[in-house]
Amino acid sequence: MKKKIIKIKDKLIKEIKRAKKEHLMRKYIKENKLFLTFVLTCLINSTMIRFFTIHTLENYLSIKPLIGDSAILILAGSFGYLFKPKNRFKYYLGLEIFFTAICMINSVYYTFYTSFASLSMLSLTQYLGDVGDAVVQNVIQLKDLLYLIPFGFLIFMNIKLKKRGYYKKVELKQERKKKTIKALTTGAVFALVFIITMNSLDVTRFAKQWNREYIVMRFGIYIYQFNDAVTSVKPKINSMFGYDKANRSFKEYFKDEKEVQTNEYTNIFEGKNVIVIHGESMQTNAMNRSFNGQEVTPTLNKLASEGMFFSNFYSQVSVGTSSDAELTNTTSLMPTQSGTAFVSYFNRTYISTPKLLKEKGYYTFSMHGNAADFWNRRAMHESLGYDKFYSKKDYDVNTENTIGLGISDKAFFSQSIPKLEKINEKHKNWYGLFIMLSNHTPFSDTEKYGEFPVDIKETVTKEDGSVEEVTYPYMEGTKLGNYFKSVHYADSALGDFMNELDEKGLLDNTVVIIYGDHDARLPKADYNRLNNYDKENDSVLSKDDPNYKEYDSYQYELGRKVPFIIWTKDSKGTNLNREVKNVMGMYDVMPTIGNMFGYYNKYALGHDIFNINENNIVVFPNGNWVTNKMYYNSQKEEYLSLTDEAITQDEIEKNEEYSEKLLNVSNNMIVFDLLKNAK
Ligand code: GP9
Ligand code: MN
Repeated sequence: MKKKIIKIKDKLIKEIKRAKKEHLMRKYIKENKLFLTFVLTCLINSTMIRFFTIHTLENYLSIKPLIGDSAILILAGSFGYLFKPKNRFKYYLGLEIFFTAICMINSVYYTFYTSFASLSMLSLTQYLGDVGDAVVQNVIQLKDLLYLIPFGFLIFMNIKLKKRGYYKKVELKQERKKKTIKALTTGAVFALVFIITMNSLDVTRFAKQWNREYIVMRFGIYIYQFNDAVTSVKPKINSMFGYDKANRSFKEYFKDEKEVQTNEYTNIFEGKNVIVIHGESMQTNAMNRSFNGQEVTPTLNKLASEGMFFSNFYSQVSVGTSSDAELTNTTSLMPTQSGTAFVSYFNRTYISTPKLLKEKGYYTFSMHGNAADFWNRRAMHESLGYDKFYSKKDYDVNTENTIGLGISDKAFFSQSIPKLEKINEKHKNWYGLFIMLSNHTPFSDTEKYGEFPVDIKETVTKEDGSVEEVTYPYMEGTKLGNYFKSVHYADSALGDFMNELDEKGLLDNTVVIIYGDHDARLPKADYNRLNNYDKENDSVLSKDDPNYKEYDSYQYELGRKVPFIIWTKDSKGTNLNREVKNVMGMYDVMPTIGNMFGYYNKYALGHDIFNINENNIVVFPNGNWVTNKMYYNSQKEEYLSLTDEAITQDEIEKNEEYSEKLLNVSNNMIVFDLLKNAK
């Protein structure tokens, strides 16, 4: 009996507590209707824009942007309490207009560009024209107006509250302060939860701001726009101080008028068309490698053996990866020290290969089956001098022809051919960049790459004479193994492209230039397995094993080489058919091919490899450098000797000084737009 009474008592207490809570909740809602309406309506809008633009399950199920957007809205909304109730609505109306405008502008922008709007673009007057067109063309679209419904709800709430005398209430200063602090604390908690649940990919993508879709999907539209504003203003601030000093050191660097040197390749390609292939994540160490007698990259191997193959060629990219490779290849400049040239400094003056060829009457274009705003290419390709950029909207991309990030290389190339045929009909000479996409990390779309086993198959004759096939897993299931499958696919797409170009006669007067844009950032442990596989135990040999081959951090750095090939249909057997073993970097591409096509950029940072030969040095954005003699790690002040020749402290110091100056001048040229007034 007693027990029963206690139970009932407990129940009653619980019930009272619950009712109290409910009462408090109701009271809170009643007293904060304006604030809550503002937060909720803006949250509905930000969710709507995400759902209408990014059609992936990950996006639909994503809770993070809700937390991020809530944090921003609560923090911004909390200051409304500082105002007296009679003035409060004006504050929330102002905010609501601002946040609704962000959604509406992005909605219109997305329809036009399949990407999100950036403040930095506003500095381009041409862009303003584009947006103007976009607004005119899209203004009647119903989906852009949907964002006004939640907005209308705030107005409706205002009328209701007015009728109920909400604005006539007197709130003491102390009370208003208390409410503000309460709301601010709630906002801070949301912000904290948001920050601590960020993973490393989120952090880097957030900092780089190049993949706008990803940021909106993971962070929400308001945080995206806020981050965009900061990234857009930063380069302006960077370039505000130190112009004179930068200009002086730039003039000093280029003061000696370099004599234009000639060599056996001078002008050999004058008047020829150009196909440049940007080989996504293609690494030299995938070449001349076979699994079970099947080559990983038969196309690259064939082109390399028939044309000019630079076997010691390095990518010099920084955080701008693909875009940095494009920059360095076409301008002979290094990536910037902060931000990326493509995103932050797209509106600078560049002396580039497409521009110099245009002076020779070439039509210049670029083709890439991904969204035009990835890496801000839409704006930057114009700055680099491409007459036209064919992007996702010019291709038929569907679920069937998608691999990894987007359109498969095979679909991309085959849809590019008719475009190229039209260009070829219209223009006597042309230069085109084709940016591949499929061979992109994480190389996990293995079922779409086609059959390419990376295991070891052996036939063993047993004692009784019977023959058995044994399979050792080897690289199957590893990231590096999947990478080989992926490269094999990309290589086969390239092969198909070359065949089709040939069939259409498009290779007859054309030079094909292929480069790997950067290494594939594969785990060192996988290379260790590749080199030290113990098939009997399906494991890696121990370090004490006599057959163990060391794969240390230097091997890894040296293994990041990417292919660079110059090929023509008739190069086989000529002076173009050779392997160039001297170290070479992407910044040497423009001077080297410039000499072949007959153009010259006196502000190039690299050299014509056939003039500098074995004296070349490849500087990396982190300050490391490599010569034929050594790889130098500038941070650790350590080196790996690559020949038997003695290395002196003096040459290290000289190279260190050279690298530092080069990196500095390159950065200044971009940040302070020094080429704008240079003659
Ligand atoms: C994006 C593609 C990949 O369109 O070029 O860029 P990455 O991630 O390699 O820099
Ligand atoms: Mn890339």
